[in-house]
Amino acid sequence: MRIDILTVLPELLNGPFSASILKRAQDKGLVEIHLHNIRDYSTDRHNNVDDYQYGGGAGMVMSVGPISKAIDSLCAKYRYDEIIYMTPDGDTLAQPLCNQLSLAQNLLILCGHYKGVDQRIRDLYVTKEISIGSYVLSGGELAAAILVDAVVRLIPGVLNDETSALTDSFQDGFLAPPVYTRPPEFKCLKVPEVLLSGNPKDVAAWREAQALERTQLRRPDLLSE
Ligand code: 6GU
Repeated sequence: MRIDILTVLPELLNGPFSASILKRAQDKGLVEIHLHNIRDYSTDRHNNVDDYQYGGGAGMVMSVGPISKAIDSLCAKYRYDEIIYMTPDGDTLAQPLCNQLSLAQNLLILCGHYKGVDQRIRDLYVTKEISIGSYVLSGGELAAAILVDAVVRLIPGVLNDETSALTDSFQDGFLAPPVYTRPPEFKCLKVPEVLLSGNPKDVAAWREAQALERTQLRRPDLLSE
């Protein structure tokens, strides 16, 4: 998979992509992540990428010029499965969309800033608008990092058996059950007997029951979908 990210703050995204699973996925050649600074596409004397909004009001709007130039030049080279705009008014990200995006060949992600991008960029280019939750971030970059992490870890070969995505919370519609490691007792709290029993059938049944109970308690909405 190839992921291109358009941003005014590439330095905010370098960190998350250069450690752990995202780094390993790139090292293994399973994903290429390319950051592009929208400012590099500005024709303005001061490399401006934003302007006052028509109709007045506080806050700047990202202009059509630099963003459309950036998207056009990338689209001339790659065929994107989706052109994604990160925005608090988009569809809330959830596992099914991550699963779907993990099958893509090329993704283009646009990070908004200030009051967001001129509506015409959304009308002309964007095929998916994604939010990561009901709160406002200073820009789309951190949200893009979360989207990329959630998608890339699903690409076959990225995770090893140990970190398998199949047992994740949400993947089967349930939250994950509690987990334990050594020691068998800590501050009077014991590891549940069944996990020490060595009986895989009992362990599986216990985990299933715990996952169901946890989901009923914490996320009943997942069970009614
Ligand atoms: Cl994608 N962007 C911004 N700026 N804020 C958000 C968001 C995105 N998702 C939730 N809040």
